[in-house]
Amino acid sequence: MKYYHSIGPSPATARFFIAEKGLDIELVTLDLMKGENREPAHLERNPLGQLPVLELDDGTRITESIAICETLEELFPTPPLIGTTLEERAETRMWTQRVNLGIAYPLLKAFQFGPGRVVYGSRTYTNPETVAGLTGLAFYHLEWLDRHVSDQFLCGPRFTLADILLFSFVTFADSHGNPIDKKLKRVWSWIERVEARPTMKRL
Ligand SMILES: N[C@@H](CCC(=O)N[C@@H](CS)C(=O)NCC(=O)O)C(=O)O
Repeated sequence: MKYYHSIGPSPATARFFIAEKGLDIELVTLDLMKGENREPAHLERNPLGQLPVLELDDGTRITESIAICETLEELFPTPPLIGTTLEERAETRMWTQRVNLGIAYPLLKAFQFGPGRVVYGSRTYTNPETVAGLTGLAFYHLEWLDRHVSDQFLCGPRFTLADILLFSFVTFADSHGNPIDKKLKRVWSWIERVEARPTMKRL
């Protein structure tokens, strides 16, 4: 099995997931700044030209960081990072969707359309006029989260994929042009709790 990754929050999400599972998977690093991910060899792995990609031993390729994490959970259920019961899995998927649609995706696009446009402008669709709206949407949901996050993790006592996804994107945004407001005290306490785990490092 091989995991193709690079800088950026989406590859980091499944990389943290692999580390939390304690898996020994071969990591192949591509230079995103040089555009290695847009060369024919990688377009064959992922026609979208994006990272990450998980390649199974039989050659099956899985793209999309959340789909990669779901696959790894099925292959290696212990320790559980999605859940062991229907209720746990449902709760994790609910929070993962909330994070992905409300925070992660808007922050990713706000970066690509804004400070990242110097790289992304020639590779993919960008629209600088929508940066303020995307940032506003993400911060609207972060403020909501500040009122609703538990004193532990998104799924209460369980540390899950939803925490990993959120941590990757908020710490990336914070250090790449979209600082997370210090007034979001409960979000910042949550960041510190996640960062205390040996596998989790701010991007
Ligand atoms: N929805 C995808 C997003 C993948 C994505 O946008 N990856 C970025 C890095 S964070 C990338 O490969 N960018 C390089 C490019 O588009 O050229 C996922 O979750 O895997």
